[in-house]
Amino acid sequence: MNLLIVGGFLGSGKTSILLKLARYIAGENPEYMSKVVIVENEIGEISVDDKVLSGFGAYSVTNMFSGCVCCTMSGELVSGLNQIQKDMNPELIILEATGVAFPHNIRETVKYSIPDANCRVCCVTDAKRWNRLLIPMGNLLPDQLDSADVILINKVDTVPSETVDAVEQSIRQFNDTARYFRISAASEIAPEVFEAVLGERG
Ligand SMILES: Nc1nc2c(ncn2[C@@H]2O[C@H](COP(=O)(O)OP(=O)(O)O)[C@@H](O)[C@H]2O)c(=O)[nH]1
Ligand SMILES: [Mg+2]
Repeated sequence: MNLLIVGGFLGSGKTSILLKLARYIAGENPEYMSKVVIVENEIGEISVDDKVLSGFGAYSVTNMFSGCVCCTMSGELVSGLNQIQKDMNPELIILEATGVAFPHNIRETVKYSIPDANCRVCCVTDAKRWNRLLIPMGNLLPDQLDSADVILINKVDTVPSETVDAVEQSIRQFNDTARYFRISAASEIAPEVFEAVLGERG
């Protein structure tokens, strides 16, 4: 099982980026597209997200969880993923985590329960709100960056580049091993960003 976990705080741009990633995959490799399953799991956003994503005919959108995906829901998460694998046998499952989930915990849970799973974590951060949210949210934002392979600093169109520099510096305190990209989901996202998010593909 190949799993891409897209995490990051509420409103950071996960769904927007996922839609562009989906379009990228569709444009670049339509055959692969039909083998990609997107799992949306954002509280309260599900119906909106669903409608948009359903526009991609070959994509399967599954709302399989009653609540949020986090360590306390691990049983449901694992059985849901196993069910998808069994029913659809996709080459890739993309999971949009809820804005309060810890992608690192999801990855650990999946790796423990599905040993052959190959997990990748992409964390989306919001350049506009990072500084504003960092303190009030306690450890949530930093902990969401744990073990991310790729960190996208999104919404760079909304702040001056000095602010983006400062945000990146702040974020790097918590994860300095990930690959970083500055993007705006409101405009074009470069192919190399998508390739980095997807990682090696078989
Ligand atoms: N200006 C701007 N707005 C963005 C960008 N990315 C997302 N948004 C907006 O931010 C809001 C939240 O985005 P969404 O993708 O739903 O975030 P999610 O909660 O992480 O899935 C939406 O209104 C988006 O249109 C960006 O790069 N620039
Ligand atoms: Mg979303």
